[in-house]
Amino acid sequence: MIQISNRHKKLPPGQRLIEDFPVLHYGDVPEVNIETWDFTVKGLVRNPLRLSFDEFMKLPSVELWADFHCVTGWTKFDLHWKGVLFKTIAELANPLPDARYVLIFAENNYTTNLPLDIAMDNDVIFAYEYEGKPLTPEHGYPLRLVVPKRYAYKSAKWVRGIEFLQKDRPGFWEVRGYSNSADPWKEERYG
Ligand SMILES: Nc1nc2c(c(=O)[nH]1)N[C@H]1C(S)=C(S)[C@@H](COP(=O)(O)O)O[C@H]1N2
Ligand SMILES: [Mo]
Repeated sequence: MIQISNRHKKLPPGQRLIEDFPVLHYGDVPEVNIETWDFTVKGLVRNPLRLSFDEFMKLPSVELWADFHCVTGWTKFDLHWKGVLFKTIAELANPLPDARYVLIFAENNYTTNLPLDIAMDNDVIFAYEYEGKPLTPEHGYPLRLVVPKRYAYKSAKWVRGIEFLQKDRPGFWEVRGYSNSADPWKEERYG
């Protein structure tokens, strides 16, 4: 098992430390049927994918420890996740040379976007466990993205797939005034 640590235990500018794990999202917690659930990889790839949850769980997994920063001002230190590196899925899908951005899509039309080189970092994972247990519905069951180096609106819950793109396509909060780059250390809160 590969273990990845990205726990700085430092507060980015303007953040306050909290101990509990708040639940924050737009809309309702989706009901998920794990039998029909799938994970789709499309767009500028040589090998588009459609994985069942069983198939997803068979991919090589990693454990990640990382801090979590919400743009509204709270930070939680040292969350422990288990899942699959974004990079592992990208390698299976084999992006075309033109692919420079990705759009992550989730239930209820939630989306978020990242430059491909950021998504390929060794700490970006699709997580299915938190603190040794399957994700709870409100924290993203069955699968969520975790992007430790960005404000948490990039860490989409209830993810269903990835689209590889040539041009950047801003996601749900990014088109609603939040920063496209979302680096907490540079306090990039608003676009
Ligand atoms: N699908 C979806 N994912 C989402 C959101 C959302 O509204 N919908 N909100 C984001 C925001 S702003 C934050 S702070 C984190 C919160 O994750 P948590 O509820 O597990 O603490 O989820 C992110 N992922
Ligand atoms: Mo957030």
